[in-house]
Amino acid sequence: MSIWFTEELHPYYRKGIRVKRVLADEQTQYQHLQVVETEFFGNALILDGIIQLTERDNMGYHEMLVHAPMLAVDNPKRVLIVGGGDGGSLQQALRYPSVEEVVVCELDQRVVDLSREHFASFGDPWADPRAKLLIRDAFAYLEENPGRFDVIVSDTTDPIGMAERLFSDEFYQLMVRALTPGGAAATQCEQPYFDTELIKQIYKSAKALTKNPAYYYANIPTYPGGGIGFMYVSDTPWTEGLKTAYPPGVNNYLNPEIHKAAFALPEFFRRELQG
Ligand code: SPD
Repeated sequence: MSIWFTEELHPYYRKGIRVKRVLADEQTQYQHLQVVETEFFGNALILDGIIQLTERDNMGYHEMLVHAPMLAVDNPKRVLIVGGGDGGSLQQALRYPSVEEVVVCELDQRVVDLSREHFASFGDPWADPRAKLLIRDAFAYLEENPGRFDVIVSDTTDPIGMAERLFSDEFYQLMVRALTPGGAAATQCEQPYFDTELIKQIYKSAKALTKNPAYYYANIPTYPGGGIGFMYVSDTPWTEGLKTAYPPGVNNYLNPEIHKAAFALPEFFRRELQG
């Protein structure tokens, strides 16, 4: 018998992956958390019915989200990850020898615990002494830490329910305020076809706050539309990142050609964003 997990994010679009078995299924204090073993994509983390990551294709998401801002900053030392309790972004940020501290501000301890148990491919980045987990609200933490971080990565769920605030103008203001001069941030920034208006609004906020924001995109087959975009937010142009050597370790998605191509926008979307 086949079991299909179907995600219906919009009333006019749904996608499915075939599941072998359910490894965890619980209601945490904040959300419905599931981990399933799939036929093709390895283990998958699902929150409130939405796929967050799979073992097979998460590298496109985590490498692009983390390295675009990291590479644009000269010897980043302090990094903040908003959300990211699964550890995928943390693993990438810790690859930089210059990094002294990565603070992960995650609301749900169960995401951390179950990801540690079921996503061994992240290599238990929490065991690294530079990793610091804070189970708390990122808004308040950003408010308390102006000018502290060289890089900030917003690794969130979709803008539904409790995560909606992390896509607001107020969040972007706090995030930019928490950067050091010359710092850079990148945020999970949804899908050009399905979320055009939201992305336009975020780009407008980012443009009011920094000199060189830019939208970029990665292919992730298990996300709606087959991919997801990110907002790069900095005074430093993203092209600076093209000049920097990659950190030690293996990339599975990012290479110099992908880095450059990711910032090229399809014409309909470029027009929407840049007028
Ligand atoms: N539409 C799903 C987007 C999920 C983005 N968050 C992924 C978290 C992985 N660390």
